[in-house]
Amino acid sequence: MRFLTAGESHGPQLTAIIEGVPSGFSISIEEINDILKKRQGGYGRGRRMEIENDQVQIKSGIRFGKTTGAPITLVIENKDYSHWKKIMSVDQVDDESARRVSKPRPGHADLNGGLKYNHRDLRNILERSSARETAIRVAVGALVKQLLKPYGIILMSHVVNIGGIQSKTFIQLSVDRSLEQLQKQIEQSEVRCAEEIESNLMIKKIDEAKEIGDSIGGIVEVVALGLPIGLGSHVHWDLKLDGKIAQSILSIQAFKGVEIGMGFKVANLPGSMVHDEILWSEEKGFYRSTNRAGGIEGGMTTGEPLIVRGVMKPIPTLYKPLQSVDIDTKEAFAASIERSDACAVPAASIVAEHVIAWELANAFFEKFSGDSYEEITHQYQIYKEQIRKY
Ligand code: EPS
Repeated sequence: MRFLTAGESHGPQLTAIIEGVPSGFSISIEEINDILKKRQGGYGRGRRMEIENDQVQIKSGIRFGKTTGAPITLVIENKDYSHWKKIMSVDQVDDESARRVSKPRPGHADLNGGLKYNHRDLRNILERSSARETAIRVAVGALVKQLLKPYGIILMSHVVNIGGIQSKTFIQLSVDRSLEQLQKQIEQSEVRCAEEIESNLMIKKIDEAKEIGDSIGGIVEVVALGLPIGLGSHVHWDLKLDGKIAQSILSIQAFKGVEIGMGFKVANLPGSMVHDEILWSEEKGFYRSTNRAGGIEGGMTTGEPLIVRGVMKPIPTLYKPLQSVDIDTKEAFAASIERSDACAVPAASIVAEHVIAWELANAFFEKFSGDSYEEITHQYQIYKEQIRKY
């Protein structure tokens, strides 16, 4: 499968075309819209989210609730566009300087993009580099996540750090609570953190940052359960699933790092405390005593839960200005005040979950290839049997 997205933050709409989705899979638009709503939420979002009410429209590739095998077109309208029609006009207008941006914001794509594409109006860069684009990527992920459901594959995401307030990771949390409890606790928290005390401390941190015109970042964790052994491959660099996952996480606006399993902690420990011993039982087949690897070894899934964390930098649009240089006058200025989110880490956890859903769905359909639900399911069952008998 492959997909493209198009659209500017204040343009008329965001669009995606997904190609290669097999036929016969049930798709619920309500489910996609529920997820889009979650992405819009989270404590620390700015006023733009009061304007938008993201709803996906499906324009092709699905008929009577099922995929047909044809390309699927998704559209999300930008409600804010009604205020930006002239500024974002496709046709020439009398005054092209309305809301022109000549002051690049540190931490954004503005300056590098302006220099590279030779634009004198940095709006041409910021409109596309905006994290608004994640809305349509989440819609794509939310759709393909539904293709994995018949095979018992589910994903979840939560926040494990905001502004240095650290909460427990999935492995620590799942010691004393069921998946259902955990999911409920995450959904109840305004910052998508399963622990109440830490949730409140994170909210306090966001308030403090907001009060002084600053912003804060954090760490999100994504977990995928029910993956068969052997998605991805060791045979070539661009087939390794961990590599693809890392790329998808770092492609999210403002993400600066990614960890799988124990991640950077492995630098501090000997091999005996890092690797997962192999066990076998009649009932389970091959399995591991621990899951320090986070569900991937040799670029392939191990059958244990996939555990990925990504770190997001504080949003660089600040009410507290940072120094920059005007591209016209070359004079130093303190960056102008812009509408912004103080913290978008809770929303980013939803984005991370759905960019990973895309990679997993893609890896799944590479392994179990076919044009229809029936063909793919048949292959999946044969493979499961092969693994059971191994
Ligand atoms: C963003 C700036 C803000 C955010 C936006 C991402 O938008 P605006 O400039 O219109 O106030 O709200 O996020 C979204 C619109 C969204 O849907 O997540 C940026 O510069 O990246």
